[in-house]
Amino acid sequence: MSTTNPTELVLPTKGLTGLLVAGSWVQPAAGRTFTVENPSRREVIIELGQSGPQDVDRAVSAAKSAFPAWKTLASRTRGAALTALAERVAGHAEDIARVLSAESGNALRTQSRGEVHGAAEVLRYYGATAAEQKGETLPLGPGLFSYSTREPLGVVGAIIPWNSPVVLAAVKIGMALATGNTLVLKPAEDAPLAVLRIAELATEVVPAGVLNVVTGPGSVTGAALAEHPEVAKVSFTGSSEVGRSVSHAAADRIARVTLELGGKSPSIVFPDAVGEGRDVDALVANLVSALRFARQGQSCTAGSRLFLHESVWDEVVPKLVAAVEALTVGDALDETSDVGAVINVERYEEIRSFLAEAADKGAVFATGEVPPPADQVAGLHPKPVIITDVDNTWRIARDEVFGPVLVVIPWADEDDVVAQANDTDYGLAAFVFTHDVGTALRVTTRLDAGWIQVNQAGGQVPGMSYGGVKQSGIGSEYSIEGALESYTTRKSVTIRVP
Ligand code: TXE
Repeated sequence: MSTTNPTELVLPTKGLTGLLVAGSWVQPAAGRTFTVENPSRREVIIELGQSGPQDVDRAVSAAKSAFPAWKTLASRTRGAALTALAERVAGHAEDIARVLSAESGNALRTQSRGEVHGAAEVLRYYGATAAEQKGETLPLGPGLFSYSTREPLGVVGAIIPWNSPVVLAAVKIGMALATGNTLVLKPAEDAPLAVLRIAELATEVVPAGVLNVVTGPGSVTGAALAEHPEVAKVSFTGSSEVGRSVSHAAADRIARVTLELGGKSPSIVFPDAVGEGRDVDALVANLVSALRFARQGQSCTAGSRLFLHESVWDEVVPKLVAAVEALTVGDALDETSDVGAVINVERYEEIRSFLAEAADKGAVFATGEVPPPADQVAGLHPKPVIITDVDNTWRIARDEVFGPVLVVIPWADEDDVVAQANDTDYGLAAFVFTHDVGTALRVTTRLDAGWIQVNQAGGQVPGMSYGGVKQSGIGSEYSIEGALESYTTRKSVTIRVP
């Protein structure tokens, strides 16, 4: 184990290995390791043990053993444990945020601090709502009575990505534990450390075995978890491609899945959002927020296709370019950085290839450029890019770039822009900017998306169900209703009253 910057980071302690089973860090069986790197500095932060199938099996067994006792606790007692975890996360927020910025490349000031506080909010929410696990009663005629309860499923396997790992870990922990399930959590190999710190804090408040963690590459550790016969449900957030394979593995044993996959979300600006009496600076700030530039555009809800009405093009584009050019791109731990680094060389090169292909096709770069190859840069910091003169059929306008790249497409006719916005396999989020309530109601009804924001571009809020349609996913997260629907099953009991 070696750290390059020990003074800056408070890493998980107590003999960290990356494999948490029944409340203790244990050594993975095969002795293989992997490294976690800081993409801003391109330095190794730490070497962790890689969990293989045998280790996943151990973690699942621990979760299975802990299940009967956890399931039978009063739901409010489970809620109290989540509330206690929330307070510990909030109490260590700065340390967790620094680790998160170092490993994910997300800027500390604009992204990671807010994410850790968001994670504490999510855990508080599930702590407060855990007691809502109510059933139903049904009178069935004279002498016959029926009631149903919400039963947890058993061991949940949760696989999360690296783009906002802390809040996603909180969502999976909150949903699974509030509803009485036990959990084996697999963070992404690129950004596991902040999640491991939260898991370590959880050992102080939840019984051993209720939350276990395995770490390692998706094709090894993630696949072993998704395929494990004792895992009753898999909750996955990540790419559509892996979501499909996780879904197939679960289908083979009729296990349940929740999938939160990619997106190519549209932002549509109507003419009445601009002009006399309108705050165009606020509109532009929302468009920058929609693309999630603070996370280098690496967000499943990123409003990465901007449909701008042609009548407001000349007023909005220069302001948008100026706002994006004013962003400071740099080391994720530097307080002056608005935008940090993309996660790894593979993703950086993928972003480069999208941009190079668009440049070859004649796209106009209103700001930014094709970044230099990864072997020529000290940190993985592609500059934010705005591209105009793009056709909605181009790859850059159709595929999830997952980088700081916004394409702007003019429109003139509402039917046409709605058709273009819906002309994608994805359906996660959408953003509509209009001051006309009729337009807002009409267009939000017509858009295929799980979450539509009008005149704002905020993040998910605990309590509001969030999930995609079409190939963006199955199930909803962030609400207790979503947890009850997808992390419990109904048991009905029918009683003949003598
Ligand atoms: O995701 P992966 P990647 C999209 C985005 C991004 C692309 C690739 O477009 O550019 O996916 O990112 C684990 N069985 N999103 O490659 O591979 C992996 O270890 C089981 C959108 O990083 O899907 C990690 O823990 N698990 C998305 C998690 O899956 C496997 C967020 C996500 O990794 C596995 C991230 C396997 N065979 C990427 N292979 C969103 N919805 O926000 C990998 N994993």
